[in-house]
Amino acid sequence: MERIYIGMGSNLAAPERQLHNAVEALAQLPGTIVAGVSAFYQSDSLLPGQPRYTNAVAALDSSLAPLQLLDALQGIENDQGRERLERWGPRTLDLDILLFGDRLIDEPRLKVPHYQLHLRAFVLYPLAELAPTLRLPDGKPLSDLLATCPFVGLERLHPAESHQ
Ligand code: A4P
Ligand code: MG
Repeated sequence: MERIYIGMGSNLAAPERQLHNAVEALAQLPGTIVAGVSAFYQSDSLLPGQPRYTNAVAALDSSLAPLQLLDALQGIENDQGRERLERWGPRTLDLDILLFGDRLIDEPRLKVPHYQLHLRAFVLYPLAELAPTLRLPDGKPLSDLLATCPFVGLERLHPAESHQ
């Protein structure tokens, strides 16, 4: 079993419901346990002119291999109506592998750690909720990344709102 962190995002078709459904689908994956889910956070899209996003991070303990997990995540995205029309386009559900144990993965289909992990408040702050003392595979503490990525434009949803 390895500890894996998944970034979840949605900005179409009832985003909070999409994230709840995604957590249920993750819990059904073979050899996989959902060890934790952060609060939900809202923020503006990185690209203008799109609806606001809801984001969260899930911690998994899984015995799936990285590419098996990627296939499974893309299956869940497709099951929840994901259409890939343009890069960074609006989406019902995006599931990104942020970290996979201590692994560095550089394959055509999969780069881990996620290439924009260090730039995205909507990923770093929910991740820190689940794992405040986490270190990245290069040994850097997560707290160093938070220090250079301010909590700006991020709205933490009240748990009663996000986990009804
Ligand atoms: N891929 C490579 N590495 C990974 C990884 N670590 N995890 C490949 C998952 N997939 C990975 O992804 C394209 C390909 O990346 C996959 O086929 C996989 O083989 P995709 O999900 O089909 O396309 P995408 O999501 O449009 O592209 P990308 O670059 O993943 O977009 P991002 O980075 O996810 O950005 N604003 C806010 N506030 N919140 C958001 O969540 N998200 C985006 C999309 C833009 N703006 C946002 C948010
Ligand atoms: Mg993606």
